[in-house]
Amino acid sequence: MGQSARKFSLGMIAAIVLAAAPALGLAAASATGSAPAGVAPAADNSADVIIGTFTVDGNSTAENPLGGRLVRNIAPPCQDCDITSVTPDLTDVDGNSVNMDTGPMLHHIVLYKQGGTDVTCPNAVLSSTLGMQRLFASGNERTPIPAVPGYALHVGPNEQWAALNDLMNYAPQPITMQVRLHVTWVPGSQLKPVTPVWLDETTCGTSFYNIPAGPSQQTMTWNSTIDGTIIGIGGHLHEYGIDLQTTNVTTNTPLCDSKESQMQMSGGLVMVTAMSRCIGQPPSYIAPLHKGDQIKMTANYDTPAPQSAMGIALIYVDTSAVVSPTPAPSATPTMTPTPTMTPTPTVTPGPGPTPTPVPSLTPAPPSLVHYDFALNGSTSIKAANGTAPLTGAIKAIYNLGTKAFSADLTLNNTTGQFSIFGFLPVTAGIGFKQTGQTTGTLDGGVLTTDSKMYVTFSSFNVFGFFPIGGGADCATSTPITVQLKSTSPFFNPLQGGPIAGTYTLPALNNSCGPLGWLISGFSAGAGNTLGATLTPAA
Ligand SMILES: [Cu+2]
Repeated sequence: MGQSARKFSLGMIAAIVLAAAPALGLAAASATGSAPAGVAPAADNSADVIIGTFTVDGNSTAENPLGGRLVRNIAPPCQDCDITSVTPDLTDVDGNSVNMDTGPMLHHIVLYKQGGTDVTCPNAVLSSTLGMQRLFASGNERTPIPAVPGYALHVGPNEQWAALNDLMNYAPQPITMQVRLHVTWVPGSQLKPVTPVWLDETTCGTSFYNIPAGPSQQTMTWNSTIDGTIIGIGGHLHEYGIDLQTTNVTTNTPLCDSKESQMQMSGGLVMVTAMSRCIGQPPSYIAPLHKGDQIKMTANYDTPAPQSAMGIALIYVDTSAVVSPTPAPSATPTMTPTPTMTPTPTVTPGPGPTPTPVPSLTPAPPSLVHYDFALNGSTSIKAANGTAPLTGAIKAIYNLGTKAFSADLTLNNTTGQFSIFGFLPVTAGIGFKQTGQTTGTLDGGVLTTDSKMYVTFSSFNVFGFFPIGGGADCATSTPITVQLKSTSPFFNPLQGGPIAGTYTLPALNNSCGPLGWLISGFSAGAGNTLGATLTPAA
């Protein structure tokens, strides 16, 4: 645990919970640290959960196509217990911290509870389909979940974890590394449990999005589905991030401004060294949260060149502390001991005389792959005798085991040129509103996709300028179903390729203007075609 590596490790990612010195426990369990004089300085148990070994090729600095290597069936260091702090690290096989100064980068690790229900994405592929709840995440800044007196992440009996590990290597030679989570806990369920709420600029997507050069801002809003009290908030951004702001729009309350610190490395690399976090103080902590509250998250970047970005806030909520409009008295802070670094058994891969099960640490083969494509093509509408160009993007998460994927499809607004009565040229402003995720399979080199969306028509202009209908609410009366299939002999997701299909356009709704019925008559019908080329996104 070299000093230089420790310096880099301070303060990274995710979030929250206690107020202990953040540097505590960065390294192995034998690190020393002094707990504040508590009322009853009982020592927490502690152990390193070791994930991997991973060997990463030299010069592996790209995020795609793997969003990370998924390791399943990880045994938590304890069962039916309260986890009081988690400190992530990236190490060599001897447990020494390693970082970008020698090549290795912990791009991110996401820790899941298998069989849990995710608060913000209960039905997304990353949670429900695979039955997982996001508990914790870290980037290279390695921000610990500090101990917050009285609070814990509870581990149920027989609970198992999974971890998605995205590791990079800027050195020319391959490097073998491990992800280590230094965990402290107390047995049983003596502390109040926190519920993790994961806010992501891509909502339930793959977390990656692209940003242009210069200042940029991405926002998302989550309508809270839970009541409680926000205990702590941490943020995650990539390099050239400025800050990640969360606000309760409903109550007009700023919740957290998580600021990024970064440092310039040799060779022009920039490394995120810290994300500040917000930890509430008793009795009211950060703020109350109520069902229906609009929580807005804004990720600010200023980058010299276009790059891929993330904006994630991990919010820990005490759902038992529901605050009515008047501030309710909350319990006096129980002085739970902050993690003292007693030399409790470190759980290492080898068998040890520890009462807890040795984590099963064999990395499973990666089972989740992220594929991002740009889409370019066109659609022709038979009844209206015309075409419209199409551009968009598909962000897919593919399960190598089931060969199925789910994806976020974005189709940009476009303009179509049609003719009605066989001669009258009509220009239509066309948009697409997805009604859910695109699903499909990639099996034996054949890609099939299934999407449902409303088609909207902002305008219909004869001769390009004379308006005859359309409008903000003008759309198909029911969603269209578009099924596409790859048309090349073998669709390779790393290279992309052509896809095509047909669809039926239903009648328009009643919000398309006085001539809507007429336009509807010239657009509705079967036999419309869609063809496009998928290109892997940079
Ligand atoms: Cu990231």
